[in-house]
Amino acid sequence: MNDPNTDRIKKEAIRLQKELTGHSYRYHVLDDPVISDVEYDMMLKRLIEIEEEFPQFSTSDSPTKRVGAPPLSGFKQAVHSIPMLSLDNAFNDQDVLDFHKRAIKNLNQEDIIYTVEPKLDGVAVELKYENGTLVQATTRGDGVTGEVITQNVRTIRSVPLKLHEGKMRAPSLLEVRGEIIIKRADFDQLNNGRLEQGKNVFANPRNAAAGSLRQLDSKITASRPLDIFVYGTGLVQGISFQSQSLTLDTLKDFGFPVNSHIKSGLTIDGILKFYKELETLRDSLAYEIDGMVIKVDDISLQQQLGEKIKSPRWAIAYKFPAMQKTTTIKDIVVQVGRTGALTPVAILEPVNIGGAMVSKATLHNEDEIKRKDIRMGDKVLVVRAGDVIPKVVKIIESERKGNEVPFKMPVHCPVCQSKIEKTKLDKSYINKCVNASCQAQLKERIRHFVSKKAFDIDGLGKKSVVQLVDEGMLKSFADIFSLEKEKLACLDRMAQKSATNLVQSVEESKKISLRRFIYALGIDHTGERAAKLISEQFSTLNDIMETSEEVLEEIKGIGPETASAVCQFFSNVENKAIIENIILSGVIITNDQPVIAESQDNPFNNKRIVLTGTLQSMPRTEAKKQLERLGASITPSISSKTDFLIAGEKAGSKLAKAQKLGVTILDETRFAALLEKFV
Ligand code: D41
Repeated sequence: MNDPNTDRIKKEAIRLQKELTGHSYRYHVLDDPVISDVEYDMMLKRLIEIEEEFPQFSTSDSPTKRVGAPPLSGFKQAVHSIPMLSLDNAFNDQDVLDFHKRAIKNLNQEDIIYTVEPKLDGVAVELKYENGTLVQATTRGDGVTGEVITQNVRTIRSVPLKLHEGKMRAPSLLEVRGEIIIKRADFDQLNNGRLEQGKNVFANPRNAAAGSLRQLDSKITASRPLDIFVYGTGLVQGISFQSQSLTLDTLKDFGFPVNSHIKSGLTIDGILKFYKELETLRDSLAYEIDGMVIKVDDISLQQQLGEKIKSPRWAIAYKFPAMQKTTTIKDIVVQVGRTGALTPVAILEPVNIGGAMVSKATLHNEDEIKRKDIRMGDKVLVVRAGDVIPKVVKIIESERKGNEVPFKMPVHCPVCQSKIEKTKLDKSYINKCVNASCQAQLKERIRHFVSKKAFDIDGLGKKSVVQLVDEGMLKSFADIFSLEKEKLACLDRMAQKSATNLVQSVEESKKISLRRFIYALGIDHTGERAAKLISEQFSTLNDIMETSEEVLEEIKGIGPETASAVCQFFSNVENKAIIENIILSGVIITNDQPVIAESQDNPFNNKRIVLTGTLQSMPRTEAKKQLERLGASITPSISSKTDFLIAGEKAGSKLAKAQKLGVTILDETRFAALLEKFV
């Protein structure tokens, strides 16, 4: 049995398990990997080989267990050692003040200190660790009994299979509670993939997370981008906690992801202020939150306050306004976009969603309406997220009466009556009005042309554009630059003053940068970013007009669709004439961004660079800007893929890591010397 060869393999297995666990934690929890994905995969492959040949070395907390286990026939139930309570809701400041007053009264104490956490919109779970090892994971269920989903939870990379014992020994028992979520970007990617495979999409990240955890085959769960944040404990033995904030610190030390926007030490005033801050942050977070959870920090005070049947008296959820509401579709109309694409739009019974009145929602295209079986008269669920156009998620089937009217795509353009053509775009079809002089398209193209990120002409809003096109005063882009004050002032709703202002801002817009100009043209697949990337590689508009698809495709960040669309646009005779007329009407295109990235002695082009420490000669943001101008990408953490570390004064752990990995290190003097040639 004590074969030296087997011993050696056992040691290798243990080493690989340990190292892979560490790298996985760095990647998924700390967001700071130190090895490349390829290196990780190679180590994992080796460990899988070993464990297949020597199953006795395959421990329950081995990183190989993340890939899933044989399917189950059903989920077992488990009773929670301590019931998982729910939270009372507050909907306004007064509700929170009332909660605070009750706590003051019950505790007979004025100053209460709170910890406040973003309320993640996910699936609540409990993870049980015995002597540091994950032995069971359960859903919250009804709070008393949940379903055992251990195999599924083991596949979640940010869940430690073993507690980290760096700062503290693992207690004999630790039940940890948290919320399993899917980040917005991962959710979009997941749904796009499903759409391509003809599967139905998830309505929101929470449904996707719940659906992924409900799989009997944990291999499916392993393929889903699940994440976790933990917020508390259940039953614990061999350790005790004094406060919510110290609990969270300890959980972090044990290797759990704890949300970075949690704030401790707040008074009641601080809470109300933080609510507003969190509300403004809400749309920019990587994951969805639906409010914040306010908790009395001191655990002995929590115990004094105690709990009601279903919820504690020491915590409350202060909800944000819902971003989803149901309403009725009054009508479905068709809008003609800048490129002629027809977009069906639902006209809704107006409804307040998260503080904004919504009366329209996009239905994307005909396929989407068919897939979701959306009809006029349907009761529907509408979401509004950030500043994007609201969209219809699904119909409420139970509200169907039978008199709803299916939508038919018109065969003629609703504006110019030309025939509609179906064209393939990616994997679906779009309906297009191919009449280039369609008034609806012209209006949209002009609106884009004068918008903030393009020519930025004040006083030429949607209504004015429509009016000027309808009056025949704008037939093409060039007409904008010969608008006359006297003629404008004769129009309805246009006062002398507004006419003067408009002419003034048209005049000011005539000097424009190459990138804004390219963007303004509204070429397919050419947004702000593509316009910037292209204009950085050429000195003049003419150079771009004469270039080839191959040259464009070589630009980092420019894909084949954009390259082809740009070339097609500029080879079109009518477009050439349009551009000539714009220039003739006095527009001056500037490009003060000389081509330097490609220059021979630029050592930074296409390099991955990390900045650390304090630079004396310039702020870090400036260094970043300069490097990006030279074609470098700045990354937050060092890996074996990093080309340079630029180390200022007081460089810390990143410097050490770079040395270990053999990454080239530039001190400030050398960096400044290299940079000098290009300023
Ligand atoms: O982020 C959350 N969703 C969250 C949920 C949180 N940060 N803290 C929570 N705290 C509790 C108590 C105070 C009862 C321990 C919770 C929840 N409960 C909770 N999640 C689901 C039901 C209740």
